[in-house]
Amino acid sequence: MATIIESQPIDRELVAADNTRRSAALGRDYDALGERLARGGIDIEAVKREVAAFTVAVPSWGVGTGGTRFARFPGWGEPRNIHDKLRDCAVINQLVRCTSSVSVHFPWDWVDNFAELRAEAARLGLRFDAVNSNTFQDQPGAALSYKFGSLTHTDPAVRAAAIEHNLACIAAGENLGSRALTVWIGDGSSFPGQQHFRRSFERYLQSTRAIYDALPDGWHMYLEHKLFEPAFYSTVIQDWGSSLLAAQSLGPKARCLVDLGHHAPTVNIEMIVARLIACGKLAGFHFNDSKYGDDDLDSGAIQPYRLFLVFNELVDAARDRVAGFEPAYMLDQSHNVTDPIESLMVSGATVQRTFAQALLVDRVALDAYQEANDALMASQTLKAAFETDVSPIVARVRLEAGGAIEPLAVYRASKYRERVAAVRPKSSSLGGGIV
Ligand code: RM4
Ligand code: MN
Ligand code: MN
Repeated sequence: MATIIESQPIDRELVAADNTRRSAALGRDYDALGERLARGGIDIEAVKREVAAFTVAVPSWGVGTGGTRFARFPGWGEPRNIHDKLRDCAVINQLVRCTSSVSVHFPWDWVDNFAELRAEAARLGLRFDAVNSNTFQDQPGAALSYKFGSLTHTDPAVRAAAIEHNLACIAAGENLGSRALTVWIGDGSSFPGQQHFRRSFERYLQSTRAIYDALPDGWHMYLEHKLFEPAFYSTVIQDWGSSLLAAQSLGPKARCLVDLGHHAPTVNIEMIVARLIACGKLAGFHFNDSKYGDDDLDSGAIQPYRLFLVFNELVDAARDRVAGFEPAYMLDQSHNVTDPIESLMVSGATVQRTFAQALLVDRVALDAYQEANDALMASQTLKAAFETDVSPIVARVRLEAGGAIEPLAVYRASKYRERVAAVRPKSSSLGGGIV
């Protein structure tokens, strides 16, 4: 008989039965890995404990089917509103157990009663991470347009409207129990000469100051940079340099958020991460992967080694107890050709697994190789950790936390998508755009 409790929308007996089938083999794999790691002086149980404490937030907008600027091909049983989205997020977390928080986007996820939404999420075993403002598109009926910018618009009335929206996001976030506002703006220009670079940045500082000053105690403001798009010639906050300048000018509550897809193709992102850590300004991440631009592909799908190198910096900073180091981990992906729940489960688990790999780096040896300028052995030390198959650790963490050893298999067997498709009508929104 199906046992479904609200916080666990997938039949618990299905999960248990699948786990039972796989647990003996997992036990053998875990023991073999444990023995192997012990030879290198690593206690697998200690690694497992750190991995078990790791979480990454799911973006509410990621559970809907995304699209490109050309078109969107709606999926089956897409969530119709934040309530459906939370339920989908609960499925993800039930099976992977490392995604217990959700990052919401306004006004997409706007509701009348945020305290009720918080209670609804809590019943699903979820809480809220950073809230995101959206001044990169006009809302139906809005009197003023963001076509030529928002926080940096030449018209003070448009800037005021954009500031107002961010203040409303903070107010909503307070009721949700969030502690951070993420601000990404699309402001920029598509033609040389269209926008005055110095003045638009100055306007950004003024507008963000008004938002910064309204941050409640204990809150942070995450400034998110992005190279280009929707602006094709220049973007006001285009890289970590502009982001850092702004964060430093605003004050200690402002930090820089790194979205992995927001850099030029050959940029060394892990080095940017190290610099931001060094100056106490790393807000956290929007994890995703890309080949060409802000592709928003699944984390680790294209460049898993780059993700590992980012985590190598993060684990290194944690080991060094760098002051103020408390990065927020979020996914930010757009699922155009996959079932978003499947992509988010795989991505959450991939980020968690990459963290586990980075924990295995022999940092004493690496330090010594760096000091001795032994480039080959330094690089081999990182590769050795990256090439270790830590699957038994993350699977065991999931199992012990009540999740699934093989989340994808259980999800497909549960027919959750088919079940929700029966009650969620097919979306008619075919236009381009990310959501
Ligand atoms: C942007 C950026 C933001 C996200 C929007 C939807 O490219 O990554 O973080 O909120 O997309
Ligand atoms: Mn992002
Ligand atoms: Mn993006």
